[in-house]
Amino acid sequence: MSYENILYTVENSIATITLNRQATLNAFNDAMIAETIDAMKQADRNGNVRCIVLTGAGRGFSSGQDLSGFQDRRGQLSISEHLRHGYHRLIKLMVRIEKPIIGAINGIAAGAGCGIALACDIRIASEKTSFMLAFSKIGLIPDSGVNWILPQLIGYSRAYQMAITAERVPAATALAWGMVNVVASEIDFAATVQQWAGQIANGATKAYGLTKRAMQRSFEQDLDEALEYEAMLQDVAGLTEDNKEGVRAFLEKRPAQFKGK
Ligand code: T3D
Repeated sequence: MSYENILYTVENSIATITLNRQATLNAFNDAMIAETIDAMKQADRNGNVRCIVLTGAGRGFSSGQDLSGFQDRRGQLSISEHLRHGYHRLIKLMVRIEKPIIGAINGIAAGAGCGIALACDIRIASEKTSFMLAFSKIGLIPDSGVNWILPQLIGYSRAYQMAITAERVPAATALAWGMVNVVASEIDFAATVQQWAGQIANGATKAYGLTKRAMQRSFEQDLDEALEYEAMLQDVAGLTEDNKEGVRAFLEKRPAQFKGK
């Protein structure tokens, strides 16, 4: 698939997907959703990719659903059908991919753009970043997984506050509330993203993937199930080259050279 709404690069085991509809602050049209899904699949399939970065070009991460075509769609496709065919597929894929996904949230993440940012495993914000559940401003409820993930991250009351006020939550507040892992100055933002991505891509990425699976699954498990599931995955991790290398490196008092295998 050739891409017109995103950019896709792979360098040093890091796949970077850049949402690129700058005139709309990277609002999602159907093509951009499809291209992002395709790029995520490509990054997942590529054995050399050990970390995925999702970011936005220009001053926004994403302003959510492109509202310019929204009214025209009425009568042809219900909102729920549109969600199922687009955002749901992307979000489930992001959660399922057993590779760490860093959201490099360079600017505003609004509406579904906020949902996609929240579907990343790690979020790095710049001082210019803000999050906004814009949905209620146009008389909608949060979607794109926001009702599921946000209360888990920041608690029900704050999530509900964000939903009904639709106010921008600035990066510093997002950090204090646990919506982002780190906030970098605008000048340091790109370097911070590269540092995190590089460090992750050189780590025990097979174990990182299995950890993602265990933690995601835990949301639907009781303690007994979670203990069994992590024990089973630990057997898998224990068979990796990285596990052997990690133990050897510890005993030889040297840094481990992980391969993600
Ligand atoms: O069918 C379904 O699947 C339903 C799914 C819904 C999921 C959703 O995402 S619903 C929520 C949709 N998003 C919004 O409601 C946000 C709309 N945008 C804004 O409120 C503001 O643009 C922002 C707060 C995000 C940023 O404000 P600001 O002042 O920094 O920028 P701006 O001037 O408003 O926007 C810059 C340009 O982007 C502007 O175009 P112009 O005037 O320069 O030609 C603006 O119209 C355009 N733009 C921003 N957001 C969207 C957009 N164009 C289309 N769709 C957008 N979502």
